[in-house]
Order: sequence, then C-alpha cells, then structure tokens
Amino acid sequence: MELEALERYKQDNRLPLSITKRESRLYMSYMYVAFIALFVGGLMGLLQVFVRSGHFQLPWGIDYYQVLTVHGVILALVLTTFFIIGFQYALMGKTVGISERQRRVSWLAFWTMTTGTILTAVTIMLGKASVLYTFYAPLKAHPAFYIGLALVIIGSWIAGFVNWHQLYTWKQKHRGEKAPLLAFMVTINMIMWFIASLGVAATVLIQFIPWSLGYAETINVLVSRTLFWYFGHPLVYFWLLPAYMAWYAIIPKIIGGKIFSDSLARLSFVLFLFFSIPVGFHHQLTEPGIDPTWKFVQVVLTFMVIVPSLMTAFSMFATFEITGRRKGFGGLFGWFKHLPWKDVRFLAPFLGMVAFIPGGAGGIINASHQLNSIVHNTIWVTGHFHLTVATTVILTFFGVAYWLIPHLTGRRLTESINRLGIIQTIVWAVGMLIMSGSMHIQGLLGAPRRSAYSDYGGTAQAAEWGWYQMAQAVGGAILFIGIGLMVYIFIKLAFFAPKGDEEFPIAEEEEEAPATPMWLENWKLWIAITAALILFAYTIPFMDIIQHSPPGSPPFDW
Ligand code: HAS
Ligand code: CU
Repeated sequence: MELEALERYKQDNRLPLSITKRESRLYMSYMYVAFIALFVGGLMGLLQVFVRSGHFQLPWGIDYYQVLTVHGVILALVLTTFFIIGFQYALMGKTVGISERQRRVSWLAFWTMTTGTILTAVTIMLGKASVLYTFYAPLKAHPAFYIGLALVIIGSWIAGFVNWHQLYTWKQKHRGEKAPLLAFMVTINMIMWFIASLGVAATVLIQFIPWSLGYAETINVLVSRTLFWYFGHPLVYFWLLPAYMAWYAIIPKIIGGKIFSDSLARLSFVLFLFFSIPVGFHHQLTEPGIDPTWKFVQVVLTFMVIVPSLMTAFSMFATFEITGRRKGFGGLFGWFKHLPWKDVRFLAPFLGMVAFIPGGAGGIINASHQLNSIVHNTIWVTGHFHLTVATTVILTFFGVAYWLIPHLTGRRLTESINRLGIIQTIVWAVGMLIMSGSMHIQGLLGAPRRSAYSDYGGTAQAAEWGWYQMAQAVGGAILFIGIGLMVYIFIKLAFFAPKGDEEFPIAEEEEEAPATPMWLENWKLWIAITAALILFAYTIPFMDIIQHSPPGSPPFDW
C-alpha cells in the first residue's frame, strides 16, 4: 500500500515512476525475442558475405535467397519491431504509467506478434517464402508468410492503441499539462507507424493473400510496390525515431547534462510525422508507370524530411557543447573532451550518431533522381542501410540495452561488462566500416544487390568487384564476432550480472529554456496535416497507376 502511495505521489509530481516486476516481465519478453532474432539474423548475414566472396557455397542445398530472406525479415522487421515496442513500453511505463488492464492487453499484442513471427519464420525455413523482406510481386510466397507478417503488424497496432491509451489516462489526471517528452515521442511514432502500415496491410490483405491462395490469377505489380513503399519509407523512421528518443532525452542525462530544447525535440518529431509518409516514390524512381512530376513532388518532400534530422544533429552538438562548457572545458573544441568516452551507454549511441553523417549523406544521394539512377539496385543501397539501420539505429539500441536490461532484471552493469561493451562497440564500428565501405564502392562499380555470387561469365566489370567482395566478407565476419559479444552481454545482463539497481536515465529540461508551447500537442491538427500531405502526394499518381498500369502478372513461384 505504501508503495502505491509513493507511485501516486510520483505521478502527481511528474517524477519518473518505478517499473514493477510484472511490467518488467512484459518489457523483457520483447527483448528476448529481439536478441534471439539478432543472433539468427546475424548468422545468416555471415553466410551471405561468405557466399558473395565467391569462395564459399552453402551446404545441404540451402538456397542463397532463402538465407537472405531470413536475414532481412528477422533483422529488419522482427528485431527492430520487438525492440522498439518493448523499449517504447518501458518509456511509457516510466513516464506515464501502465494500468493492470493496459498491461494485460499488452500481452495480447506480444503474443499476436510472436505467433506471426513464428509462422513467418517457419514458412521461410521450409523454403516456401524466399521472397526477401520487401516481398516484391510477382515473387510469390506461401500464404502463411503474408498471414504471419500481417499478425506482426496487427500485434504492433494493439501495442500502439495501448500506448495512446496510457497517455490518455495520464492526461485525464493532468489536465492542461504537457505530456512528458518521451510519451509524446512514443505517441507520434505509433501514429506514424499506424498510418503507414495501413498501406502494407492493404496490399497484403487485398492483393497478396488472395493471390497466393489462388483466388486471383494475377497481381498488379505497380500497385503492390506503391503500397509497399508508402509503408516502406516511414518504416525506416519507425526504426530511427526510438533512437532519436534516446538521443534527445536519455543521452543528455548520461553525459551529465540537460535536454537542450524540449520544444525543438517535439517539433522535430511532428515534422517526422508530416514528411515521413508522402515520400515512398523515392524508392521507385526508376520504375516506369509513375508520372515524373509526382516523383519530383515526392523527392521535394523527401528533402523536407531531412530537416528534422538536421535539427537533431544541431541539438546533439548543442547538448554536448553546453554540458562541456558548464563543466569548465573551454576553447573551441575543449568541451568535446568531457564526453564520457569510457561509458558504453554513451559510446555506442555516439558512434551511431557519427555513422549517421555518411549514412544520411548517402540517403540524400539516393533521393536525388539523377544520382539514384547510378546507385539504384546496386549494393551501394545495401551499404546505405547498413550504416543507417544496422549502425546508427542498432548501436543506439545496444546503448539502451546496457542500462535497460539490468534495470528491468534488477541487476547492474558492472565495470567488466561495460569494458566488454566498449570492445563490442568498437568491433561493430570497425566491421561495419569495412563492410559498408566496400559495399558503397562496389555499388558505384555496378555490383548488384539482392543477388548471389556470380562472375557474370568472367566479365571485366565483375572482376573489379573481387577485392571488395573479399573485404565485405572480412567486415561481415568481424560483425559476427560483434553479434556474439552482444548476445553474450545480453545473457549476462539478463541472468547473471550481480544484483543491483541500475538507473533509468531520463534527462531534465534546461531551466532557462522557454516553456514548451501547448499547441505542439494539437494532435488533431497534426493528423489532419499528415493526411492532407499524403492525399496530395499520392491521390493523383495512384489513380493514374490503377488506370494505366500494365496487365497483372502471373506468379513467379520458386
Ligand atoms: Fe534510406 C533506401 C533516402 C535515411 C534505411 N534506406 C533505404 C533502404 C533502407 C533505408 C533499409 O531516396 C533500402 C530499402 C530497400 O530494401 O530497397 N534515407 C534516405 C534519406 C534519408 C534516409 C533522404 N534510410 C534512412 C534511415 C534508414 C534508412 C534513417 C534506417 C534507419 N534511402 C533513401 C532512398 C532510398 C533509400 C532514396 C532508395 C534507394 C534505392 O534506389 O533503392 C534521410 O532521412 C537522411 C537524413 C539524415 C541526415 C544526417 C543527420 C546527422 C545526424 C548525426 C549527427 C551526429 C552527431 C555526432 C551529433 C541528413 C543526425 C557528433 C559527431 C562528431 C564527429 C563530433
Ligand atoms: Cu526511403
């Protein structure tokens, strides 16, 4: 009873709440699935880089594309979604609390997602869905693959509804107050995710499932790709925004500083909501059948979505500099020295930020129509997303795991685990530098993505790729060591580290910063603007696609 009173006191006074054992179990369940996925997906990655080196063949008749599908689905879709939802739940639990009922419904979300994951994974393992993570039509998978994916999405929606309800419940008790920053951010990310995943749900339910069940003979390829990319681009921001949550609200605490600007952070998230979705055409720039004018419109909107990332970069530098100067480190770059380089909770996300400088620049290259025609469908793009999602996002998630896992399991991040974590971070950064660097160069030399090894009949061009393919294998092998280390650290933090009370770091706002204006929480307006932008960017070209697309394609079955 006393504990309850304490929690109520904390809630009334907007203090971070405690996470109960029962809640921890929920959040940890997501983490277990995420880290199992990391291991399985990482192993597949290792096999791929070996195959592509030209010196290794998969045993027992295993198919390269089957391995590649496991890799993409299990890492890009399963690992990310489970980690994000578990992490976001923890953020909500800590800032606005979770009720008994909300917690119970959250288990429904977990089991729906897990059932979907198992269904999809088994279908791929049986060789019935070697269609890669983008499952482009007319590649056809067994219906269970699509049904499994649909369940993962539906489960994530349930999680989103719970998150919104958590904030709503809190608001009822705190009328007229602004939502805690992290709860605001989670809410935005789940709104964006919900609106975006309607696109993939539509193509899966209306096109893929009936077609794979044999009720429809053909499939409209262009419609399916357009609906997929309507979802596929915001998907990458669904991965990025939780990393930004950690950068804005958690890293400042870890370095002993404060949040540079609460309003700037909120505004950047609102801008992500606006501009993440109406930009899918930048993945279809080389596709015939879409009017170039509308490609241009969506490219312009893509350049808009770069703005909130630049705001984030600005904000990070400001936080680092202000904190350093306050600690008495003067000079032009003296403040840089104060950063806690030996704290893995900082180092891992920091290297993630550094990777986003070339990663984001590569994105701007991709989005430029003329340059896209040089890099599209080459392994450059694979290099790009290994910098963005597999370095920036994942290193930040690892950085979060170092304190979140022990916090949830009542353990401690010991000195020795911290040291191992630093080694892990460096191994990851070096492995990725080699692998992603060689992918970028190889792509510029014309090497294709989404394809197994071939010397293309001994052509001179393919011969040019050789060394880079070897380097790719070296980088990939180093990364696999990184995965081994991370899984070991996870197990240690979850089950074996000494008992303790690890901090859940949430930074406070700068005192001098002006108060955050309440209009930033005008949800209805934000959703209306988002819908208007989507309708503007998609209505006419989509009608055009439906009316003029070529006849549907019969399945290409493995
Ligand atoms: Fe991308 C393809 C454009 C960001 C992921 N992207 C992909 C694919 C994935 C992906 C998975 O326009 C492949 C999909 C497939 O399978 O076909 N991308 C962009 C643009 C951005 C961008 C414009 N991408 C991301 C992020 C991802 C991601 C984030 C995952 C998390 N991308 C494209 C395009 C394609 C594409 C085309 C299609 C290519 C094709 O032809 O197929 C922007 O959001 C980037 C903006 C970011 C910045 C960087 C800001 C820097 C920051 C760090 C600050 C550092 C600090 C550290 C503070 C402008 C915030 C201090 C450092 C010191 C040194 C002191
Ligand atoms: Cu994109």
